[in-house]
Amino acid sequence: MTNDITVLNSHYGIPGRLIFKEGDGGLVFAEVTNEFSTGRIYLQGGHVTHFQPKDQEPVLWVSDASLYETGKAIRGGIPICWPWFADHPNDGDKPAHGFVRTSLWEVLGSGETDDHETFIRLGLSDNENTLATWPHSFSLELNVLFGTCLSVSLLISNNGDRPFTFTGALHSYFNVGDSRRIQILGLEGKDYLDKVDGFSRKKQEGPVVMEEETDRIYLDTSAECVIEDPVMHRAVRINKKGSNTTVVWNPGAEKSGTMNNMGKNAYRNMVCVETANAANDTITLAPGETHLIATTFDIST
Ligand code: TA6
Repeated sequence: MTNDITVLNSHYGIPGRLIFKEGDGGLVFAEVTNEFSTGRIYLQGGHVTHFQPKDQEPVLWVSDASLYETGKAIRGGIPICWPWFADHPNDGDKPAHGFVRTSLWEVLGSGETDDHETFIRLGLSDNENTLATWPHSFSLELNVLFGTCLSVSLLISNNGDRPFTFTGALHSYFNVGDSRRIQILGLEGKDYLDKVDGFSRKKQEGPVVMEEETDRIYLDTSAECVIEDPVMHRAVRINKKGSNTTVVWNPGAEKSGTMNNMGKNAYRNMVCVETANAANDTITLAPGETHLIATTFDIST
């Protein structure tokens, strides 16, 4: 595995299309530019932080106060939470949302489709560090396609000789004009666990709107969600596969102000609508089995 941008550019760079650069904190990222959009993905975490279709505002939100440091998660974009979502089920000392969002991923490939979209493939497998935290042999393959839409897919494989069970999420942060004026469609009538009310189970009536801190795990949800944004005059359509849970999160004013890598008023310009396997949607893979979780973001005006 290399983190050397000269080596990465000679093996996987695509002149004028995909260039590896070193950013703040020495973190390496690939910058993508094509006729449809621009994008960025960090090797730490396999973390997409930018996707902007031509003539649009960025689709993803990243905090201006985010840290860019080895071993620290970036605040925004699409952190990959795995092999557990949120807190570890029985060990509070283990990192929230698992360890892959702060692990260094390897570039496996890059290229252009026949339609001139740009893709990059990253991988992560068990190693000494991961085995110390989670004693299973696995591999992850992340495929990200930058075109008019952004497509992200994560293939999870059990390479060991016994089953393992996991939860996780493509924890996407969206850039919105005003979180207090958006509506999220697609979750109407669904049951959810309300984390800000002791995980009590409730039913969603109508579209989701946010007036205060919102942290909900929507159960049995596999259909499209749409963020309707009257301020940006656009809708973000979120489709997914391999996920039966949708998490909606906005920290609200008070919490936003106490999170040092978020920003006091950040909650007004972001919302997380996450493609997840969480709560009753845990996944068990027998040796040799795989699970694919994927999402696509598309803008309509
Ligand atoms: O997905 C929602 C959530 O689990 C929230 O409970 C919230 O705290 C958030 O993720 C961010 O977690 P983080 O570990 O990145 O601070």
